[in-house]
Amino acid sequence: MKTVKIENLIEGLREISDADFTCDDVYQFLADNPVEVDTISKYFHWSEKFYTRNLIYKDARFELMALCWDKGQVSRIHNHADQMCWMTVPVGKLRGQNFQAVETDESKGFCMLQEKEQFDLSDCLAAKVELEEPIHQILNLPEFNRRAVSLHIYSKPFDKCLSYCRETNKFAEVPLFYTSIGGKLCKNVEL
Ligand code: CSS
Ligand code: FE2
Repeated sequence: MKTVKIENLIEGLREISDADFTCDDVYQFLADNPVEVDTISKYFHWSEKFYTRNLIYKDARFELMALCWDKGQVSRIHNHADQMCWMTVPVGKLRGQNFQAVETDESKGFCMLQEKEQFDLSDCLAAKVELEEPIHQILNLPEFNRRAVSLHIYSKPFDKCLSYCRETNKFAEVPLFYTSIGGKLCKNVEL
């Protein structure tokens, strides 16, 4: 498998015109350009508490980050604030679980979810979060038995999203934080 350095991946993304910066074209670009893990390892940070969000590059159009998932760590059930999203998994393996909102009452913060399809990602396979079905959860299942790293591209960048609770059928906006920026831990972050 021919791999590319992260600098070249970023350069390639920057060169895509606004008109071509679409779900399909960026997906194809990511699928065609698996990243060389050595060139992203300086962004890796691990926490026992939660998966970490490590910003590699950001401009007005997109942000690129490496998320580090210790064994058994899972994301919240969430959406992507109506933004386009792509991900690949260069290290380990992750399970994706999509959900559909079957009943929503925004005024009460109520949303009942139904499980939809699952997908597994590994070996730099690329995936896109479909805007029509944007609610999902990412899981590094204990049975995968290893750490995982995923690369995420969001366009436009977003720093809050909706988070859903299956026990209470409630949803709410939550802020998103970076663990590190450019490889350096952010202030106030305790791993
Ligand atoms: N969207 C989550 C990761 S799971 S796709 C996040 O940005 O933290
Ligand atoms: Fe997500």
